[in-house]
Amino acid sequence: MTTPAIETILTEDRRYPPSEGFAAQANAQPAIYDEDFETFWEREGRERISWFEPFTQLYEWKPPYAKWFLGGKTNVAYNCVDRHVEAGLGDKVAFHWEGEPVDERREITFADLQRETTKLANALKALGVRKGTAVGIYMGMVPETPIAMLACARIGAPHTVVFGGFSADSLSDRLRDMECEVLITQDEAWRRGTTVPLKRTADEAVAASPSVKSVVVLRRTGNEVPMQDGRDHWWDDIAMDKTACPCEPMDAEDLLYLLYTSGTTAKPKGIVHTTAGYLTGVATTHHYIFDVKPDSVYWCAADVGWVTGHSYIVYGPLANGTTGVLYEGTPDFPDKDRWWEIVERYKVDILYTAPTAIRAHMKWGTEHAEKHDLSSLRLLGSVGEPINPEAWEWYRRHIGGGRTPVVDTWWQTETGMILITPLPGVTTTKPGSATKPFPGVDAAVYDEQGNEVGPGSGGYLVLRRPWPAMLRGIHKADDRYRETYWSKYDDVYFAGDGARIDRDGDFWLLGRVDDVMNVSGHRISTIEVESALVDHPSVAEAAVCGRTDAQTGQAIVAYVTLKGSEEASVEKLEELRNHVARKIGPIAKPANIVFTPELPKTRSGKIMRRLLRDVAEERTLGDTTTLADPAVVEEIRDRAASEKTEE
Ligand code: 7RM
Repeated sequence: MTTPAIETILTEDRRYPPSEGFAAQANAQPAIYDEDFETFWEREGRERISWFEPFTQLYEWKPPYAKWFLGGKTNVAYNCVDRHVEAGLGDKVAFHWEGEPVDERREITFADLQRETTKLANALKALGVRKGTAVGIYMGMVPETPIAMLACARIGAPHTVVFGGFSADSLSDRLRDMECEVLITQDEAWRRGTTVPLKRTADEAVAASPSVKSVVVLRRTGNEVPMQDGRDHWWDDIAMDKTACPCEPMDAEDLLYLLYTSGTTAKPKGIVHTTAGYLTGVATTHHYIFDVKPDSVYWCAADVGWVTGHSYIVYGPLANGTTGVLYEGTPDFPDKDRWWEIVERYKVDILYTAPTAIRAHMKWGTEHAEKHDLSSLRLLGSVGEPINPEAWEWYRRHIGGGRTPVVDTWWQTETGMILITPLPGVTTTKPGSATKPFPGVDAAVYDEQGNEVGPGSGGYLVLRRPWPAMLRGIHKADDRYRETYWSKYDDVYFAGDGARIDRDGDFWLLGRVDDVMNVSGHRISTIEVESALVDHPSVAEAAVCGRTDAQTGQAIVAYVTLKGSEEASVEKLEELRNHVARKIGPIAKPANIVFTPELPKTRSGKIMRRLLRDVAEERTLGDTTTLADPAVVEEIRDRAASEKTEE
C-alpha cells in the first residue's frame, strides 16, 4: 500500500507546534509519555477516582479478556455526583441545558443531579429494579437522560441507552437482547421545530419485548400520548421520594452498561463496559486531552445515545466535576448560528464535535460564526471519522480564531475511551492526523501476516496491550467477540480500521476495512441495510456499500433487484428508502438506490462488493474475471449513472 506520493504529502504537511503559553499551563506535560504504563494507570486509578475499597491488583490479562483494578469497590454515580457535593461543589453547574425551543434553558447543579438521581433511583427501586436489573433508556438530549443513566449507576442497574433516532425494531432488538425490565423514555422529543414520537415508538418496541414490565415516561413536549395502565408511569408521579438512596458499592468489574454498535452482521453487538476501569479511563483521558480546568465550560456536541455521549458528555466530565453544555436541538435551528450563539452565551472554552458537523458549518459559510464572540474557546476536538485537512484548518481558523489547539481523537464504542490523540500543549499536530497513542496505549500498524509495518505503509490498526476502559466482551456472544477482534492476530486487538504511521510516529487513520460504513460519524453495517431492504415485499435481493461523500464522509448506496412482477420507479425508490428508515432509523436511509436485474456475483454466489464500491465511487472497475456474468457490472454502471438520485 506504500506509494511515493504519500511520503511527499507527509513531508509537506503543515505542522502546528503547541504555543508556549498553552504548554506552560497544560494538564499534560511532556514527561507523561516517559512514565511506565503500570505506574501511570496505578496512579490515575488511585487518584482520579474515589474508592469505597481500594484495588489490590492493577489488572489481569487473560486474552482476550481483561480485568482492571481487581478487588476495588466503587460506584460511578458516587464519583460523578455525590463526591462533588460532599466536597462543597453542590452549587456548581453540572449542565447548562439549552432546549431546542430558543426560550428554554435550565441550569442543573451537582446538588440537583444528586437530588434528581436519588428520586429516580428510589422510583426504580419501587418498580423492582435491583442491582443487576437491566434498564433501557430511549430519550433525547434532555437533562433527564444523564439523570436516568446516573440513577441506574447509583443502584447498580446496568443500562442501555438507545439513540432516539432508532426505530421500534432497533429498540426492541436491544431491549430483548439485554432483557431489560424497565424502559425510561419521554412523550416526544423536539427536532427542528417538529416533534419526534418517542413514546409511540417505545410502545411498539415494548409490545415486542416481553421482558419489559414498566415504562417510565418523562413529560417533555406535554402533548398527549397513550399511557398503559399498570405498565406506564409518568416520571414526575413516581420520582417523588427524596429519602437518601445510598450508592451501591460495586465491584470494579461489575457491568455499568451495554451499548449496541453495528458490526459486520445484521445483528448489532452489545458492547460490555464495566465500572472502575471504564470510569478511570474516561476521566483520565478527559482531563489530559481536553485540558479541562475547574472553571471550564466544556461542550461535547454529540448525542448521549452514542458512546461519545456516554464517555465525554456524562461519565468522564462529571467524574471530573466539569461544567458542561447539553443542547437538545440541531445546529441549524432556528438559524445556522445556533451553536455559536451557545458558545458565546455560556463562554464555552472547549468544544468537541464531529467532522461531519464541521463540514456542514463550512458549507453554510463563516458569516454565522462571525456574528458571535467565540474568544472564550481555548481548545477544539474532533471525533467519529477521519477529518480531512481542509475541515481541520477551517475549524481551527474560523472557530478557534487561529489560536486553539485542535485534537483529533481516535477511538471506538469498543475502546470506551480515546486511544490515539494529541495532548494539547505537548503534541505538534498535523491536520488530518490523530497523532500519537495516549500514554500507556500500545498501538501499531500490522500487515496481513501480522508483521509491524514501517513508516509510510498502510495496514491494519491494532492494540497490543489492554487499557482500562476496553470492552469486556460482547453481551451473550463470546464467539463473536473472539472472532471479531481477536482472531486476525494472536492476543492483539484488531480495530477494523486501516492506518499508517509517518516518520514522526504519527498515526493517520484511513477508515474502516470491513463492511462497516461511517455516515456522519454513525456506524452502520452494509448487511443491516441489506436485511432491511430484503425485508420489503418487493425486493428480491440487495447489496449495499458506502461511497465517499463530501458532506457525510460516506453515503449509502444500495443495489436492488426487484421481484419478477415489480417495476422500478421513483415511487418504489422512495418507498424502499422509507422502509429502511422505518426498520433501522433515518440515519440508515440510502442516498442512492440503483435498480438492477442482477447483482454481480462470483461463481460461488458471493456478491462482489468491491465492484459495487468501484461503481459507486465511479472508479475504473477492478478485476472482473471471477464474475459469473461480467456483463452485469456494465449494466449496473450504466444504470447507476442514469438513475443517480441524491438527497
Ligand atoms: C467514538 C466513535 C468508531 C469508528 C472507528 C473509526 C471511526 C472514530 C476517528 C475515526 C478516524 C478519528 N465510536 N473513527 N474517530 N476515524 N479518525 N478521529 O466514533 O464506535 O461509533 O465508531 O469511527 O473508523 O473504528 S464508534
